[in-house]
Amino acid sequence: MSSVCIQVINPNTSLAMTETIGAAARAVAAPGTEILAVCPTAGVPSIEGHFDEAIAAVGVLEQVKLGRQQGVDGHVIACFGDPGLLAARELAQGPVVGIAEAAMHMATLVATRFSVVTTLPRTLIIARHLLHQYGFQDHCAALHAIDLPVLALEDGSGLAQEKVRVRCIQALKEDGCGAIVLGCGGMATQELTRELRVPVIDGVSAAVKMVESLVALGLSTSKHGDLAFPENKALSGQFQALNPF
Ligand code: 2AL
Repeated sequence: MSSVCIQVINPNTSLAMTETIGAAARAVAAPGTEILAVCPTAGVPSIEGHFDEAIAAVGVLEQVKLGRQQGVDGHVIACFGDPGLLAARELAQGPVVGIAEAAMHMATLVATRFSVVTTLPRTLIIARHLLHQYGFQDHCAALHAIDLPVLALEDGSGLAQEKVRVRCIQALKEDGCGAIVLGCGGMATQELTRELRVPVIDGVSAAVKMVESLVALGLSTSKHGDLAFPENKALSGQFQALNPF
C-alpha cells in the first residue's frame, strides 16, 4: 500500500468520466500517492441541475462511507457543484475537498479575478451559489457555459474540448480576468495552462494536491462542532446502508 491513498469520487455514474477523472488525478499525484477513482453504484449519469445534485449527494455519502471503511486518507468530490460536501465531511474521518472549492481557492492565489467556464447554462446558477457560499463572488469576473451537456466531454469527438478552449480565450479577452476555472470534472486538463499562458485551473488536480497537503500536514476534518459524525439514529429503508457507525 502506498503511503497516502486518496479516494476520488465522481458523483455521477459515468464510468468513462470516472476514468477521465482518475487519469487526471494520477497525472498530478505525488509518487507516494495512490488514487482510488470511484463512482456511486446508483444515481445519475451526469449532473446538470439541482435534481441531479440531490441524487448524486446520496451516492457521494455511500462512497465516502466505503472509503472510510477501506482506510483511505482523504476524499475528493469530483463534480463542480461539490454535491454533498458538508454532509460528506460529517461522515468522513479524513479531509474532504470539492473540486469547485479547490479550483476557486487556488485561482485566488494566482489571480485577483477568475472566470468560470462550465457545461450547460442551467448549471451556471450552481456555480454562482457556490461563489457566494465560499465568499468568492468578488473574485469572479464572469461565468460562461459552452452549452453542451456534461457527457459531450466523453464522446471522443473533441468538440466539447474545443468549445472550452475557445470560451477560455474569449473570457481572457473580454472579462478582465487573470485565470480560468474549469467548471466540470470531465474538463480536466493541464494543456490549456501551457497553451494560453495563464492559469487554467482544473478542480480535480487542485483538489488532489490540496488533500495531499492536508494529509501531509496532519490536518483532518474537524470533529469538533458541526462536522462531528452524524448523530446515531435509526435510518430507514435504502438509507440504512448510510448508517455512519
Ligand atoms: C458537473 C460535473 O463536474 N460533473 C457532472 O456530472 N456535472 N458539473 C457541471 N457543471 O458540468
